[in-house]
Amino acid sequence: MSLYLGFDASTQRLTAIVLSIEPGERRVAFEASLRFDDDLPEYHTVNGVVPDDDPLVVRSSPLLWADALDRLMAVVARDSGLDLSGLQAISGSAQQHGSVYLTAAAAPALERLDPRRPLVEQLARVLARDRSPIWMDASTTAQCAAIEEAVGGPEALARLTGSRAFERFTGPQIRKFFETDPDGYARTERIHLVSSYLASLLAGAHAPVDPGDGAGTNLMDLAERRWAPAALHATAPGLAPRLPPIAPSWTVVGALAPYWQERYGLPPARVVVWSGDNPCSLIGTGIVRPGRVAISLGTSDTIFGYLTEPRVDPSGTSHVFGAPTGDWMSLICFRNGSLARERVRDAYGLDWGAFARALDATPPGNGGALMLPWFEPEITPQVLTPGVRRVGLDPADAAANVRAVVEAQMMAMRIHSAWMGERLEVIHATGGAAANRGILQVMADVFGAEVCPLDVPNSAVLGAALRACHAVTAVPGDRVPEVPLRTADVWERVLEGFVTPRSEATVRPRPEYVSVYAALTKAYAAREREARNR
Ligand code: ADP
Ligand code: XUL
Repeated sequence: MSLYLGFDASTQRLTAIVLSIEPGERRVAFEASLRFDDDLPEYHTVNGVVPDDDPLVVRSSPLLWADALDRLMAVVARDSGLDLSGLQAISGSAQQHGSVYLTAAAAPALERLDPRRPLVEQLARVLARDRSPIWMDASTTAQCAAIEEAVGGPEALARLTGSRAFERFTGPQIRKFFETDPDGYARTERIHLVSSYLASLLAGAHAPVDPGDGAGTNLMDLAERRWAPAALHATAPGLAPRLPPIAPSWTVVGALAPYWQERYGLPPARVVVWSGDNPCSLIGTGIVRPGRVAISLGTSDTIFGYLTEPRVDPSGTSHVFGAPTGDWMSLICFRNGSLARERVRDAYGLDWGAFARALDATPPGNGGALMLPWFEPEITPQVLTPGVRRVGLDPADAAANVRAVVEAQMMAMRIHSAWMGERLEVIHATGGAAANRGILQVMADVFGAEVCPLDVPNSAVLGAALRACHAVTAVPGDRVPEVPLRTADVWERVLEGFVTPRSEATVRPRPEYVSVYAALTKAYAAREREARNR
């Protein structure tokens, strides 16, 4: 039996999944998760973060992440009931942007981890900083401005790195650390991302960063997939030697360190470079070839797009990361997702059944009536002052308002993903609202593309395990030629049985309404521009 282990270190929990792959049987063999607040209470986290007096400062504990990895590995070894001698490879996914600061004591400590003592005891002295800023931190506005100015403005930084400067990105966080704690920065020999830190613990040696997570730093040359000297220079002195190398997402870092083998009776499985949760989700939602995007209809709505070239969003709201396939991906976030749909549902006293019937009962295009659905400040397009606007839409007409909110969301997604310039054949739909076929029909008609609902509860952890499998099975051996690993057909074989859209559930675009929406989308874009310029 061949087993592949994937982890996902998210804000609030660490999850593990084991895939079992045999001829004729491909299945999820085990899944387990530890919730930081409840299962590791001694770290005193609240929703996975260490409380801070400053609401803009959001940090977590690198020791907590290491401890969680140790304890969850124990759970896998003890509770999975699997013969783990068949474990071939391990990889992981982690919340993006967070950073871990290690001293020169880290490399020898990693090499000599003692299997008789818990991991966390052996790490206390290797930290140059006991707290890690994470993606929810918003305290680096001044550093963002300084970095953008030093590289020639926000557009220049976005062209170089895939994103203008964002507070949560690692570069601005590193600059802040250098400015506020120069001694701590001087003691730092290696700055890891959460992903490369956890991979280092598994391999017992400093691990590289992959281009998916590397692009979340404002420090990586997106096109070249290497650190960008101009961005490093704009961030902090002496940064280049402190950063891990950047390596392709399918790189084998090394064998699982003796610590894990001896402590948990595991084989010398190969440790594959970790990536960020969004790049891993790209794989876990099956976006492994051009022509596909994934749309997640969750608390917020998110688009993962596949890019064959390192194009960037001229408006500066989206991000472009490396894709674990070797190409690139976009991440476009809409804050008024389920939240806005729920606001409309609740305003008219409906449940999801009645919401779906309202969609059925109203004509596509809504007779030209429009809503700008900014119940909360919006990320894409950037709208700081919320406000719902109705054009030709009767606020008393429940069904028309239901249609208007869904059409607005789908048209906004279409408009703000157009910069990708990729042809679109199929959308993989995930998230809670993907259960609603009425919503998916609007999506199909607005985008003029097929929509396949996917039943993947945690695409990040699944993507991590699939990446582990891809790295070692696509072509045997550690030092594999790059080209075969990058082909979409190889990826499709890896996904088989795990990320398979159900063809009977596919929602097809209806040509007569695709043209209705082409016209309405232009009108919507004009209203959006008008509202934002006001
Ligand atoms: P999260 O972002 O928290 O992971 P999920 O992907 O689990 O969110 O989606 C949860 C959301 O799905 C709920 O907030 C709810 O608004 C929405 N939802 C659940 N069922 C339906 C439905 N039938 N129609 C529309 N939306 C739904
Ligand atoms: C992406 C982002 C989050 C984190 C945590 O830019 O900040 O999605 O990766 O999930």
